[in-house]
Amino acid sequence: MPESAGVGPESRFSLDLSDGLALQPRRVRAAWISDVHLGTRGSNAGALLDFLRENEFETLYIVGDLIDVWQLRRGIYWPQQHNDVIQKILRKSRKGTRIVYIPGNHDEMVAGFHGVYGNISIQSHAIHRTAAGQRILVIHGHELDAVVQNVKWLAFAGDAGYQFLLSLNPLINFVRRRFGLGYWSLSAYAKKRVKDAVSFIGRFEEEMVRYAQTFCVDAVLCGHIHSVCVRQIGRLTYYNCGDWVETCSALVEYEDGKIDIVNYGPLRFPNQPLKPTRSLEAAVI
Ligand SMILES: [Mn+2]
Repeated sequence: MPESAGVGPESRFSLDLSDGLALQPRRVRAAWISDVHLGTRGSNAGALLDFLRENEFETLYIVGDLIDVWQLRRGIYWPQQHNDVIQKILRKSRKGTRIVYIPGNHDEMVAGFHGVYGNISIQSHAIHRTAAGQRILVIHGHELDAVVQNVKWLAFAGDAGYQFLLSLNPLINFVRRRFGLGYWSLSAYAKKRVKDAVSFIGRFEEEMVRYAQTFCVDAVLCGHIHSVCVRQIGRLTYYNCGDWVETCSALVEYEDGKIDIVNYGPLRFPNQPLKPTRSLEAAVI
């Protein structure tokens, strides 16, 4: 059955698998998702459910902020789809997917439960080795909030102002659709417009790489700043698996060790401001 995503489900391309065309899910070696922010209206749980249905993982890394407890403290918002995400993840673990849950700052209380629970492991960070032999430090990223000074922007990103901007998105895009224009993300635009935010992202990426160097790894993979990215910074590759609030993006590793960005969001539209799904040669070193 087609699901009803919170934000403009009719604006997304999706495969209808309900008419007997049982497509095999794509099998990938590993996948990374972060910043789903379940419990907020901005969470695109429907898009994430598509991703979870269309892919099978040997290992699924949940790189923090799966549930937004900060927001839930202000008021409970928990539609069925948010349950479906949890159930889908638990079902995958029962069927053999190894789940590695690395708590972030919005779900920091989960960090009180570090340990192994069947196929699910809760830990502060992980070292992943790709099929190509690349060693990747996997970490949420809030560990650097104290180092990267521009915490004002971060507070904003996790706070009411950001939620407000996100809430305007469906309205703006309704009007744009009426005029035959593609999807446009107000909050992504605002983030990109603010010079501080841009320099913040750059500094965050560089500090993250510096932090990772102490782990003797080839790469670092994080979330936290809602800015999907793969780029080489000096000797290390910097990966950010994005979020499921705006970009609806994840990273996947194929059997050959190659790592790709995948997009499941409305930004798949033609005039998308972000880079489309593509192969990333930099990932294989
Ligand atoms: Mn975070």
